[in-house]
Amino acid sequence: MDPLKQKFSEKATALRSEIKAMLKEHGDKRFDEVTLKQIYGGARGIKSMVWETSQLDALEGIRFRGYSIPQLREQLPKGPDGKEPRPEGLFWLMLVGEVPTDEEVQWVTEQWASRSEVPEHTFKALDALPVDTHPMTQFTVAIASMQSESEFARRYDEGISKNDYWDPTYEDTMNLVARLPRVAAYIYRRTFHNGDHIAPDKSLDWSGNFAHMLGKDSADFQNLMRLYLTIHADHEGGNASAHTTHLVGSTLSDAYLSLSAGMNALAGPLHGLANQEVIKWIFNMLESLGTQRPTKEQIAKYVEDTLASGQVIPGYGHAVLRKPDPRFMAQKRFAEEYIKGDDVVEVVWKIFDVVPPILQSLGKVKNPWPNVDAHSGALLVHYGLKEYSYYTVLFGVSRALGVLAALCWSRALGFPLERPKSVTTEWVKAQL
Ligand code: CMX
Repeated sequence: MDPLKQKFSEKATALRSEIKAMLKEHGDKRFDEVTLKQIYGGARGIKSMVWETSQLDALEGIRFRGYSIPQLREQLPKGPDGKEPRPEGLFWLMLVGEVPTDEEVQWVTEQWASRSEVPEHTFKALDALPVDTHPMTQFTVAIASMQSESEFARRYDEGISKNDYWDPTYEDTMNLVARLPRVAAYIYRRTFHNGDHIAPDKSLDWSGNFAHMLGKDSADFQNLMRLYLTIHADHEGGNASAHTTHLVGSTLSDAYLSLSAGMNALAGPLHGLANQEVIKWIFNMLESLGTQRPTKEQIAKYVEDTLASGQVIPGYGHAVLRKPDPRFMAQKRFAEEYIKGDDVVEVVWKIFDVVPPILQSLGKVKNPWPNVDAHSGALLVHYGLKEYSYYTVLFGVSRALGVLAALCWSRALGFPLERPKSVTTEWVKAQL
């Protein structure tokens, strides 16, 4: 058995019996109460799911297996120039709860390179779509099309034991993650570069090869991809893309079907599509103001106009966070180090000064601070990746790492079909 799979199997077996014992002894202990506001308010804050790979604190932000983003940047094995963390290491950490060594991360890189062959019919399925199909739609079609290769589906069909579900889920996860950069780069090149595709370079790490296939070979862009694909990977289980993957997976749909469903949730403008909306909003603002360097007063007026027209300010607010998102701050740190003085980045930082007090003054926005999506577009634009309808695909390639590691855990821990209770307003009224 491969070393990661072996480690995962040991850890999962131990935790599964621990949970069984805990449930036997404390199964009826109460952890939450549900208010009417939560029933009508998108189930905010209700504790009803287990997600081992990461946990979100409203003030501190995300921790992956207890490690904050700055700690990950310090402790995870890095790319060849030793600057930014390799997402392969984060995947290892999320799956088995240990920071991997350089050798272990190199092993993941090589495994993924060896599993990265994309079936020919996936390229054909993509080529059958109109070229202006939104890149996120292409992405979910491509992921679903690879389901024909699911180990889980094949073994379920053969009559696999419940106790072994985790094994083909792990195999599907490794194969799927390995293939995503190739699929995502294919979508980019077919949509924006006349189908002029770039062959993979398997000597590079997962992010470096992805950057290469996008057509961006600079060391700095490779570093941006390493950071980007690390920080977008997971945000505990309740966010829409994670929760959707989890819910669909709970029906024993395999990793391909579960991830493609999760990616459809990521494609919504209140979730992952916000990264395209942010840069679109900034470009529209610059065009309407007729300058690349707007003043804070000009930005404030544009923000007020956006709000007055009944739209949200993209990249601001969050369902859980109540402070600036550490993923925003990590990208700001990257920009300060690599591309200080860039015009669009300067605009993003001015918006960071201007928007929070305006949102706060509305009196209803619970979090006036920027989220992850407020910064990412400006970095990509700097390196020439200006086609913003593509941005959510980059988010999706990263998000796959967290939601699929979590899917492996859900199958290993024997989690059941998810089925919360719904009620009608008539029922609610009868209780009041
Ligand atoms: N601009 C304007 N109004 C906002 C706002 C923003 N950025 N954020 C929240 N509000 C409004 C809400 O629309 C809501 O208004 P109504 O009561 O009139 O419907 C009110 O403030 C209360 O909302 P909330 O409890 O603070 O926020 P929610 O938990 O309901 O929603 C989120 C969270 C992210 C959907 C919301 O802040 C938003 O729409 N932000 C802009 C889109 C965005 O950046 N999404 C990306 C999030 C990160 C990600 O998933 O990638």
